[in-house]
Amino acid sequence: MTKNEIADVLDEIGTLLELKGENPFKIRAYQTGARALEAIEEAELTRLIQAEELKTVKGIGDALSQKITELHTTGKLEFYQKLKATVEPGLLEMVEIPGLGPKKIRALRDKLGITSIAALTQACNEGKVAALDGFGEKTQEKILAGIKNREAYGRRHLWWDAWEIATPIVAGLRKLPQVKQAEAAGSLRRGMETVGDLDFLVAGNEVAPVVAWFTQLPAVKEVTASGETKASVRFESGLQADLRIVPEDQFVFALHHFTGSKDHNVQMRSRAQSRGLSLSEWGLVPAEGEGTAKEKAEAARAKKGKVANKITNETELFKALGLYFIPPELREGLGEIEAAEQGELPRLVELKDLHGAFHNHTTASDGRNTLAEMTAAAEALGWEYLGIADHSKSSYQANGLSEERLLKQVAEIRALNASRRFKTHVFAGVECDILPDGRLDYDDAVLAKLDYLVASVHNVFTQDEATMTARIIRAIEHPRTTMLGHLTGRLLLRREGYRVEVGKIIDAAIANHVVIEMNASPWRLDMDWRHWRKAAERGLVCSVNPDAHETAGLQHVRAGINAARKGWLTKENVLNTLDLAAVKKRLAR
Ligand code: DGT
Ligand code: CA
Ligand code: CA
Ligand code: ZN
Repeated sequence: MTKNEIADVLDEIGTLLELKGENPFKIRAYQTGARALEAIEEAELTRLIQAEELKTVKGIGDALSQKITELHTTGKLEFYQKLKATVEPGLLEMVEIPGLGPKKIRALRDKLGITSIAALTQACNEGKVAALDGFGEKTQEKILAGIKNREAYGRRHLWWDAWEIATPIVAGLRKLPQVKQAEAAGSLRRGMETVGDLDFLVAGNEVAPVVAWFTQLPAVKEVTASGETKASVRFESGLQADLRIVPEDQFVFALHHFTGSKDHNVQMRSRAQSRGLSLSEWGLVPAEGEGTAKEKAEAARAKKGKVANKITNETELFKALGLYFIPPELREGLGEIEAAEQGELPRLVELKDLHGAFHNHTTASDGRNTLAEMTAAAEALGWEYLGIADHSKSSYQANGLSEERLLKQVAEIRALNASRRFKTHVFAGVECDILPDGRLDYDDAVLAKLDYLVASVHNVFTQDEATMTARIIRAIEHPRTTMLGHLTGRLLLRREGYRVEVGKIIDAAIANHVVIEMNASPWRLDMDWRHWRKAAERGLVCSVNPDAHETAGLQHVRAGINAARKGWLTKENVLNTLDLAAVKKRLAR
C-alpha cells in the first residue's frame, strides 16, 4: 500500500473507533499518525520500515508503526478488518453527510436504532430526529438536504436522463450564430449505460456569447466555472456539464479527444507515435520538434494555415492513421483499432433497422397503457409488429395474469389483429416467471396458445450462483421458451444483479436456439454489452426489448440499440430487425 492509502486506513480506524465511542486519546493517536505519515516521502517510508525506524518518527508510536508496517508490506491489517466487522456499514456512510459527526451518529443509533441512510431519511421525515436531544429542527433539515445532495451529486446518471438533457442543448448551440459545429462528446456519445458528466464541444471564434447562452439555460442550477474557452454547470438533477469552445480547425481533434474513451485515446496516440506523429486534442502533427503537443500543433497551423492533410472530420482523422472510421460506441479500447486496421469493423445495427419490438406490458398486468394504446403507439413508430408480454401469475406484486386472464388477453389480441384497426400486428406473449426451481409459471397447454414467451427471474434473487444458473438453464431448455428476459435483474445505479454464470447461460441459449434479450429499459440494459461481442460471434441472437410499461417506454429501444452497438452487434444479430413475415416464420419454429 502507498502511504496515502495507509493514511486513509488510519483515518478510517479513527472514525470507526469514534463510532464505537472509544477513548478519545486512542482515536487522536490514529489521526495524528495519519498526518505524520502524509508528511513522509514514499521512498523515505520504505527506508524507515526496512530499517525498523518508523517508531522514531514524531507522532508514530510503537503500536502504530507495527500497523503501518503490516499495511505497507501486506496491504492488509487484521486489526482493521476485525474492527470494521463490528460497525454497521451504514454508520460509516452516514459520516459523509454534512452536519453528522460520529457522536451524533452514535446517538441516532442508540436512541432511534438507525443504522442506514434509508432509515435516517425516514426518521427525519417523521420528525423523530428533530425531537432528539442536541438535534432540533435545523439539524434535521440540514441532514435531509445533505442526504439529497449526496444522492444527486455523488452519483452517475442514466444515459437516458443525460441524453434528454443534452439533446436540446446541442440543438440550441447549433442555432447560435457564433457556432459553426456543436456536439455532445464523452461517455454520452459513446452510448455508455451511465454518464458521469456531459462534455459539450463547440467550434467557433466568439466565446463570450456562447458561454453566456450556456450558463443562462433555465435548466442550469449552478455555474461552477466560467473561463475564456470553457464553462461548467450543474443541472437540477446534479448532472454536471463542461462546455469547451475551440477554433474551427481544431474541432475534429477536440471532438475525438473528448469523445474518448481514455483507453481508446491512449491507443490512438501510441499508434500515431509509431508513425512519427503526435495526436492530441489540438491536432495531428509530426512528432519531431520542440515543445508540447499544443505548441507543435499551433506552430504547424501557423505554417500551413491548416493542420496535417486538411483533416476536417473524424473519418479523415482515422484515415490519416490508416484506419476505417470507428463508431463512437466502439471506442472503448477493446480491439476496435485492430479491427479498423484490418477492415473488420462490423456494420453496427441502427435504430431504423427495427421493424418492431417484443416484451411490452399493458394495463392487464403492471403497465399504464391499454393494449390498444400500446398498439397505436407502435404504429406511430412505424413498427410492423408489437409483442405483448405481461407478467405471469406468480408475479402477483405486478398483477400477473391467471391462466384465465392470460387466455382472455390472447383472444383480445387475436380479435384486434383480425379487426385490422391498426397496421401493426400484435404478437401474444407472456413474460413468464422462472420459478425458483427453474420451472415455468404455466402449464404447457396454456403456453401452447401463445406466439412467444419471455422467461424472466423476478423473485428469490438470493440463490447462490450455481443454483441460479441451473434455474435459468432449466427455463432455457423448456421447448416453449423463445427468449430470456433481463439476464441478471440489475437496476443500474440502484441494485446489483443476482449472480449467474453468464458463459454457461449463453452456451445453453445457443444450444437451445433461445434468444437473449437486450432489455432496453434505461435502468437495465441487461444482458450487459460487454458480453455480446463474443456471444454473438458464437451464434447467440439478441432481441432489443423495450420492456415498456407505457407508450413512451417503447422509445427506450434507442438506449437498447446503443448498448447493442457497444456489443458490436449487427442487424443480422438482432431478431427484431426481421420484417413481419420473417419473424412469423421464425416464431413458428
Ligand atoms: P464519464 O464522464 O465518467 O461518464 O466518462 P467520459 O468518458 O465522458 O470521461 P470524462 O468526462 O472524464 O472525459 C471525456 C473524455 O476526455 C474521455 O472519454 C477521454 C478524454 N480524457 C479525459 N481525461 C483523459 C486523460 O487523462 N487521458 C486521455 N488520453 N484522455 C482523457
Ligand atoms: Ca463525461
Ligand atoms: Ca468531463
Ligand atoms: Zn421483467
